[in-house]
Amino acid sequence: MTQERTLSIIKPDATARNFVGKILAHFENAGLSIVAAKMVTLTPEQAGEFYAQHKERPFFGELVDYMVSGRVLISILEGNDAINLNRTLMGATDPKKADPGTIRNLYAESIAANAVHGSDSPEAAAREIKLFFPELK
Ligand code: 3AN
Repeated sequence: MTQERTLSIIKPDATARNFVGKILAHFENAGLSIVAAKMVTLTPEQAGEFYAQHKERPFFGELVDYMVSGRVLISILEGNDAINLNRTLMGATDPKKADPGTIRNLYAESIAANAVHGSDSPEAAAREIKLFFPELK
């Protein structure tokens, strides 16, 4: 397995309910290292650019409104097979369908407020890391 980096976002529903520490523990316990992190409130422009591929979907406006509704913890996770491993730790998009013990099963409220984001491909990881951590080489 190759050493990879992926972008993680702990979303406003999870930061509001003080689940940041618990969620980060899932990553670290699985062998992922947090190599960069920042707590921010996104602007509508940043959230819209981040979710640009969903622009045509009916829930886009709701998604952007939600992502700017509170603080988010944006981090870069590094480790073996980090992209897939993070997706496995997160669980399915819809928390009702997320496997027991996954982050979304334990901490997500709904399909819209689903606690975490994780890059879904190497291309997405590269784009998202550059978007939020342009200073990193
Ligand atoms: P994932 O985050 O698991 O990769 P995507 O890429 O299908 O899922 O969706 C991106 C984000 O859009 C989700 N994390 C969720 O916040 C939101 N979303 C997805 N489907 C819906 C839906 N049916 N209604 C509202 N929000 C949704």
